[in-house]
Amino acid sequence: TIDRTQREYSEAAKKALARKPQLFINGEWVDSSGDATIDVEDPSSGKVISKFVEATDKDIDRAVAAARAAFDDRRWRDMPPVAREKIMHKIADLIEAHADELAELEAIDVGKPKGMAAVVDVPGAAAHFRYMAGWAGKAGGETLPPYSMPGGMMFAYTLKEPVGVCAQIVPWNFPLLMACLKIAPALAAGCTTILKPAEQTSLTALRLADLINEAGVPAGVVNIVTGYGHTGGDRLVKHPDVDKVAFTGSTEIGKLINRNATDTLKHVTLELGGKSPVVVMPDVDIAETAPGVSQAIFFNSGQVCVAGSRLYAHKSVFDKVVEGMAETAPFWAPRASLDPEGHMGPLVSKEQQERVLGYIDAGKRDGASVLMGGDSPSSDGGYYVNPTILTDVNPQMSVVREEIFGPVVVAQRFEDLDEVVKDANDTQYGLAAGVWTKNASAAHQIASKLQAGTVWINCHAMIDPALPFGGYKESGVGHEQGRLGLEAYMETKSVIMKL
Ligand code: TXE
Repeated sequence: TIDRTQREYSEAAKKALARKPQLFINGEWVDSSGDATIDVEDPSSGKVISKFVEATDKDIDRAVAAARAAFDDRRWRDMPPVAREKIMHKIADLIEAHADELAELEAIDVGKPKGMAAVVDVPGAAAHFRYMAGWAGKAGGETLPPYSMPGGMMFAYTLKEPVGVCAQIVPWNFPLLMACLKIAPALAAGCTTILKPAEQTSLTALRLADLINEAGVPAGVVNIVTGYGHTGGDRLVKHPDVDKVAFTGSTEIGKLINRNATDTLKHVTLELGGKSPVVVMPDVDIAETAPGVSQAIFFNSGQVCVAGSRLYAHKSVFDKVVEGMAETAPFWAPRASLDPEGHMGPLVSKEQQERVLGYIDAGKRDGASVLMGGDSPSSDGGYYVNPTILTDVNPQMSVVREEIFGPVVVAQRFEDLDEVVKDANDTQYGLAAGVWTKNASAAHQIASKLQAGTVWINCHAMIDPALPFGGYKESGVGHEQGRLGLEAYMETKSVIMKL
């Protein structure tokens, strides 16, 4: 049996946990106008370990006013791109310099293994700043010959301009990475922003505010406010002085935000949920594929928007693939987030734990068989769920249709390619998909037929700042990352002069 007692926190982490609950507005740490706070829980133990501000409407208005003033006086957008680029690299340098502390805070707050945060979340966060820093001076417009006018009569060109004040709302599964993925393109484009981290996980966003300040970002350009979605988040989305909303979270809230942003016709980008299919072809090497498709679902306890949660294995390899996955159970056995031997931690909250166990129970009631896991291991109050494989499922079951957002995969057999493509696409979502095969033609054929914003071949969840990331169908609107991700923070202006 595994001892799931949480380890002792480092001095740096204790200091971060002991900080006074404040908001980062206009380049300063300020008190809230109210006195409500939200508790921070360590999901490995269920213990309350700190608290942060629940922003009031007045706090939100103050943050928006700071971002508005910083945008309108052009203190950031008119800075030479070389200077903005340098500051953005400095933020990345500071993230790297504080890598150990940030990885620990993320582990304590989200429940993910510290070792995982150290190799995925923290370097990824820095990489977004470095990649976008390079765009700071490179996204220009074009000169264009008018089409319906005689040559030499008009001189016309386009300008790329920052969209304005952004409200950026992020979830709890990758708090630091998501914050950086949002803030970096906004800064590269010349925008100003108000970021609201999730109410479950605000520790690293608050630490990031310190680093952004230290790097020399001018006051008011980045503001970080903590609080709930239905209060602070909602006020940001509806605020008349906000020009763009960038949201990552559930499809349900994404739809609500889209509606709420409509009154003021804000630009909106949405990165929402998924129920990503993973297709395993008959020719695969089981020894490589079984751990790969296990990682696709169990990484970050399955709390990943692109988690490979629907496995479709060809009937000739199905048994071997699921047996191979079951053999990875000891590797994924949940442990406290600061246990150096851990590869999977608890879920983020009691609410998520109950939600995931509720789905497993519904699957069992509907007739699914539990091949592995299906329950919670013993612990000292943490929110653990064992890695779970469900078989004997059918497309009507909620475990097959809905995003569980936990370490639960539904495994199904298929016989022919057309059938599996049809089943894989039979979902409201379209975020990502995976194909495992040695047959390159088949891989590209399937990739072209899957309705998903990203398709991985012989790998999963490989996300890179240079590659556009966005959802088909109800998985999102617009793109993040890459040039498209930058342009989501820009307006295009046509300038036409009669000669
Ligand atoms: O998400 P919410 P929750 C899915 C996943 C999970 C489920 C519920 O299936 O089980 O969503 O998670 C803010 N106006 N994903 O409830 O509510 C909120 O404060 C403005 C998938 O935590 O979408 C938080 O900062 N903001 C997803 C953020 O939205 C609002 C990652 C996300 O919270 C708001 C997370 C409002 N009215 C959950 N209501 C992914 N795509 O990776 C909430 N928020």
